[in-house]
Amino acid sequence: MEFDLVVKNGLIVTASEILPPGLEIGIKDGKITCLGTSLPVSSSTKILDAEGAYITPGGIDSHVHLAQDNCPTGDGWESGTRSAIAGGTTTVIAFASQERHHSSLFPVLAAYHAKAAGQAYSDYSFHFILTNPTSHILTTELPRLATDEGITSVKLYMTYEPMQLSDRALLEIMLACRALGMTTMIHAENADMIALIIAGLEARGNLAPFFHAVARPRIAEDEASYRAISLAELVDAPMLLVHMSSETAMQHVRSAQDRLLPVHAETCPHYLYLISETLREQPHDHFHGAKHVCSPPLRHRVGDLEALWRGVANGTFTTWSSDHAPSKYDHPQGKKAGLKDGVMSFKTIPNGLPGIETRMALLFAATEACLPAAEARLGLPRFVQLTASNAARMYGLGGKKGSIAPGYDADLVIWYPKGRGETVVSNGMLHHDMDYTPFEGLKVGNWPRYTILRGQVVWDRDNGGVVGEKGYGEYMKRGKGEVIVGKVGQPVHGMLENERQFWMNP
Ligand code: DUC
Ligand code: ZN
Ligand code: ZN
Ligand code: ZN
Repeated sequence: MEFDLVVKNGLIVTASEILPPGLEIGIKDGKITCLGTSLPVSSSTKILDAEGAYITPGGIDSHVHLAQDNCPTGDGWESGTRSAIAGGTTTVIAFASQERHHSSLFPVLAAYHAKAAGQAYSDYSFHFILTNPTSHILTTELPRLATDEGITSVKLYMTYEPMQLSDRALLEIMLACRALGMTTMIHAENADMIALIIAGLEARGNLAPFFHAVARPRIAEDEASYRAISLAELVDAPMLLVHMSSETAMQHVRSAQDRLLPVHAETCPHYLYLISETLREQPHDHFHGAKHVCSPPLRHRVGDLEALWRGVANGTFTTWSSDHAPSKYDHPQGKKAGLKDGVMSFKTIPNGLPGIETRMALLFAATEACLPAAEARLGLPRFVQLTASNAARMYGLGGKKGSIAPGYDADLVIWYPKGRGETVVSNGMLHHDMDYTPFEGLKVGNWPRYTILRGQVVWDRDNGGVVGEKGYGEYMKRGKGEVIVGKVGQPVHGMLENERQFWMNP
C-alpha cells in the first residue's frame, strides 16, 4: 500500500475514545485508508509529524450564514470558508433561504450555488430555510431536494415577521420531513412576547443596543422551545433546536430526551462565553453593543452560562455550531444600520455574530481547563461529537465525514503539543472579512496547527497560514440524517400507543 500522506506521532481522538499512542494515519487519494503502526512510506509519501499532539476530525460547522441577502456586509463564500479552515473547520453547512414570494426552491438554490461555486476553501453543503411551505413545495420539491440535490435538512423560524411560520405550518413541514428522513431545525422564540416588549420599549424610547437583549427574554425561548418539542412529539418527527441559550429551554430538551424523544439541541460559543453586559453603553462608545446583538440574545448572568456548560458536558447538546452570521460593525448596512443621524435603534441592527474561525478553539479550551460549572474538563471524545461527528451523522454525512477511520475523508485537525498553542483571540489574526470579533481578548490554550481537507494541508499556522486554494472545497450532497438521541415511534404523552394511525401515516 502506497500512501500520499502519513500523519505520525499524534494521539487520534474519535467520538468514543483516544486511540493508543503510536497509531499512524495513512492517507491515499484524499481518504484515510489505514490506521496502523510503522506504516510503509515511499519517496513520494509526505510525512507530517504531529509531535505528540491530539488529532481530531476536521470540524463540521452545521450552522453558518454566508452571502445571505439579509446580511449583505458580512462574509461571502471565499472569506467565510477561508476563515473556517484557519479555525479547523473543514465542512460548513450554510443556508439557502427562501423568501415568502418565492414559489419554487430551485431558482433560490441555483442562486446560492452560484455564489459558492469556485469560491470555497472548505467543503460545503446547504440547509434550506423555508418561509413559504406550499403544498407543491412539500409534496414535489422537498423530495427532489433530498434525493437529487442532497439537501436533507430545513430550518424553520417561529419568530421574525418575514420568516415566521404558524404552528400548523411547522407541523405540516415536520410531517413532510419525517416521511423523507429529513432533519428539521427550529429557531424557537415566542414572536408575540417579543413584539409586545418591543412596543413597550419603543413607547418609552428604550432603543439602545442593550434593549435588544431585554426584548427577547429567556422565557420567550423557553416557551417556544417547549412548544416546538410538543409539535415534534405530536407528529413523531426528529428535530433539532438551533442556537439554544436558555437553561430552562435546555431542560425542556433534557426531559424530552429522558423520554427518548428524538429531540436534539445545538448551542454556540457566544452563549457559553459572553453575557449581555457587553451590549451596554460605554462612556466612549454608545453603540458598540451592536457588535454583540444576536438572536436569541446573550444572556444576563454568568449563572446562565454555567448551566449551558453542564448541558455541553452531559450530552444534552448534540452540536456546537458557530451560527456565524456576520455583519460588519462600521458599515451603514451592517450594525450601523441601527444608528442613523445619531439616533440608535436596536430594531434595525442586523442580528448575528461572526465566529466560524473561533468555534473549534473555544470548545477545545474546555478540554484543557475546568469547566466554569464543574470540577471536570470536557472529554476529548465529547469535543469530537460536538464539533464534528454528531453533525455528520445528523445531517447525512455519516461514513464520509466526522471521524478518523478507514474509508472516511482525510479531514483532520492537528493541534499543538500541550503548552504550545496558547492564543489570545484578536480580530487581526482571523481570516474572515469582518471588522471585529466578539471574542476579542479571550485567551485559549490551543489553536489548530494544521487543518487537512481530503488529504491536503489547507492550514499550516506556522508556515504560510492558509495554504489551501480557493475552489478546492467541494459541494457535498448529503444523505438521510440519523436520529442520534432517542428514537422515532414514541407515543405522545397521554395518547394511546396506536392512536396516531387514525390521522397520520406510519
Ligand atoms: N438566527 C440565526 O440562526 N442566526 C442569526 C440570527 C438568527 O436569528
Ligand atoms: Zn427574492
Ligand atoms: Zn435562528
Ligand atoms: Zn443562524
